[in-house]
Amino acid sequence: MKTISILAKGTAALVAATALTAATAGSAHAAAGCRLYVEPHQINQTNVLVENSCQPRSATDTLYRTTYYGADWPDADDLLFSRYYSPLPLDSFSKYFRVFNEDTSSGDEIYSLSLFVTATGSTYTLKSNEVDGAW
Ligand SMILES: [Ca+2]
Ligand SMILES: [Ca+2]
Repeated sequence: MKTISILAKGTAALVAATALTAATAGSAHAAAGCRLYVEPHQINQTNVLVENSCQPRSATDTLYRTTYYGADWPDADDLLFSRYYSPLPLDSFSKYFRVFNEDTSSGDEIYSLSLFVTATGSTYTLKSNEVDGAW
């Protein structure tokens, strides 16, 4: 029965991969927004890999600044740091994991605000999802 179990796992992985591909293909026409990922760094154990991937309102809009926050309630959210002038609507970097420890006695809730500049010079901000972790 081990073979069947392996086959079942392989099929499940294939179904998941197909679903992911379909979701990615569909996102080309998705509404404007940002998706934030914070993952463990595989080589440098004291760092995390951060990727904030945005779909601007228009392809000609440029990402000027991405600011990272720790969500708090009922007090105001913590401003952690900002990064500037990404050439793509994507902010991807490695960072010391403790900078995301915005709640020292409990879990941490990280999100980003990305400021875009349009071709005419106006600006708008896109908020990401919230990533929960224990940094
Ligand atoms: Ca918090
Ligand atoms: Ca914490």
